[in-house]
Amino acid sequence: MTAADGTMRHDWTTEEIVALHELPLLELVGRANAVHRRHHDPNRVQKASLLSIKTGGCPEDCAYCPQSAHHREVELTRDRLMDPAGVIAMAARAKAAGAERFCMGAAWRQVRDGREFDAVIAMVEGVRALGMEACVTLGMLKPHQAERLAAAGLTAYNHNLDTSPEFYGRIITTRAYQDRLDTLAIVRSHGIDLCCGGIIGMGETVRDRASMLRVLAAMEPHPESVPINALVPVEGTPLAGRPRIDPLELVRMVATARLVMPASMVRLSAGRSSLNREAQILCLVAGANSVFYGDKLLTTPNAGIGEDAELFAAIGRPEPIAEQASAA
Ligand code: SAM
Ligand code: DTB
Ligand code: SF4
Repeated sequence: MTAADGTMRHDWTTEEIVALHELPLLELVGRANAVHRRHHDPNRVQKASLLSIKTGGCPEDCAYCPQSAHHREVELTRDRLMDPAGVIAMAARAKAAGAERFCMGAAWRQVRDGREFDAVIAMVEGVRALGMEACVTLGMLKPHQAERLAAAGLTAYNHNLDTSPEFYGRIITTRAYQDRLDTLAIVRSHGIDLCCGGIIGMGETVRDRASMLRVLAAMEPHPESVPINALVPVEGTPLAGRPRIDPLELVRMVATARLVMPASMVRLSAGRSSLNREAQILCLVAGANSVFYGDKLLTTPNAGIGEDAELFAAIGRPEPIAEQASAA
């Protein structure tokens, strides 16, 4: 079976996914848009806001990451874990600016029980009490910790595969691909949604990109949320010299992700600041239905609020359309 018609499949082969990715661009975007419209409201783009609740000094050696303690040349101010009240106040501000989801990231290898994890639990409860979706990314996780996060009302846990199993060892040596898969299984088994995707532009091949999508699409159910990041090359990291990817590669990756995971939220994540408005809109047509909103990602600049206002003004808001429909 090779059809990418929007039916749910978990048995995609890497070859099939490469073939989709290499379709003529207009055919690929057209097919992805058709699948997108079958499963989602094409006018709705979810705004998620990101906050680094604990910055830098991470013991892992992820080659792309400015927060790794291995990359001593990076200019970054380390920060201890923020206090819950400050985080919840920022979530409230993000909500007032239009964000529906609040994502909190900590530069940890893994969660450790104790005062700091208690504080994260309080943050999750506080964000949920605002009526927002709450997502955290805290590194590896044990079952009893996932249980506490679920009880606090956590919507989703972000833990990325980052790349293909074949390319992974070139990017990270301090933990294995299997460690990631184990954490993802623990999150799932506690009823927390999975937010799991990766990065393009690190020197991987199209086959690596397809191979990562194959691993994601093999999950049953598919991850509810799939962030697609374009590498933000940061001075002082081993990948600092990598050129920014051609925006059309991001369009192809988004479209292919949409075709193999029809119902998932596909999030146009890091790297958006190097895309012009039209390239971003092409990604939204190709099946992306969420963006990170706000001036900053975790440690690097995001597309600015001003530029995003222009983007959202250009695509129009879904609310007036719904009002018109109900008034008719
Ligand atoms: N320490 C936790 C972990 O790795 O699971 C959470 C934080 S980590 C910064 C979250 C994700 O951000 C990474 O998995 C990676 O996909 C993405 N990321 C980090 N640095 C990036 C960069 N320079 N460009 C693009 N994506 C990046
Ligand atoms: C994800 O896939 N992308 C976000 C979120 N999950 C946590 C993080 C992007 C980080 C980009 C580099 C930085 O700002 O430090
Ligand atoms: Fe640490 Fe996460 Fe950065 Fe890797 S990606 S160095 S685990 S903060």
